[in-house]
Amino acid sequence: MYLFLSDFHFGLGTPEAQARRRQDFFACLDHYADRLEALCINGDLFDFWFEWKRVILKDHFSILCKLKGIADRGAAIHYLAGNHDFALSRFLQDEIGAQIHRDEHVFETGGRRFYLQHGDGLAPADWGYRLLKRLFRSRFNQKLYSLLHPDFALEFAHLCSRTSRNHSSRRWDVDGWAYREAARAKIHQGFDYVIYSHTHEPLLEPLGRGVYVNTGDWLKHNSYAVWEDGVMTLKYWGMPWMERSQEEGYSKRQVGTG
Ligand SMILES: [Mn+2]
Repeated sequence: MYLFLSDFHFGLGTPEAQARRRQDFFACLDHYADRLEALCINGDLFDFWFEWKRVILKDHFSILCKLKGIADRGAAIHYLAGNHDFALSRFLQDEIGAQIHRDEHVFETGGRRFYLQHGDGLAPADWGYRLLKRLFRSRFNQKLYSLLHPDFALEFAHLCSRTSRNHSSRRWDVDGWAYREAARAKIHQGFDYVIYSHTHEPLLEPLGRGVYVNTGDWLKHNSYAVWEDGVMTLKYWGMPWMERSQEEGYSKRQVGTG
């Protein structure tokens, strides 16, 4: 089975809130560990990520160990860059065995074609953000940044992380119009499943002959998608009554509305 999740934003929130989120995440991974073929992290696992040549972020030590454990058990780990954790260098690849995808991830299994992307900058109103993205992702700027002392650099990063958050146009994101249209275009190209994230709004929607899924987030929804026995299901950790499979059709439900 394939597991798709995103937007944990570890590093964001109080230590207690993060510990709870981490517990839920680990419990979810453990639940599927025995039959997990591939873990697809669709961006923003970390609220900020950066690697110096010989330094990594110790705050995320336990999460990195968990991922290593999953890889060691034989599951593939696909890590797609989000708008918060785009500065992926070689660590996850070399030390954990994850496959890094900086833009999109396309694969085929069981005769089905999958298209994955974090989805930041998809909305037309996000032009300001797209500019910022170019700035953040420029090699020169990342090189400059790497010259800073890590403790200072991380303080600075929290500031930028907030800016990036404010610059993603929520108006369009929540509406999801741009995402649905982008997914429709991909399905038109022949994909069976299009998986986006970033909006933090979980969604499963059959579109034509394909299915669009948004993995939602773990700040509010604890949502994720599972592909098993040829069926995609949108799930909510700890809330089994919320789940919807592609066979049940359109699903956009909020926690608390039953
Ligand atoms: Mn995002």
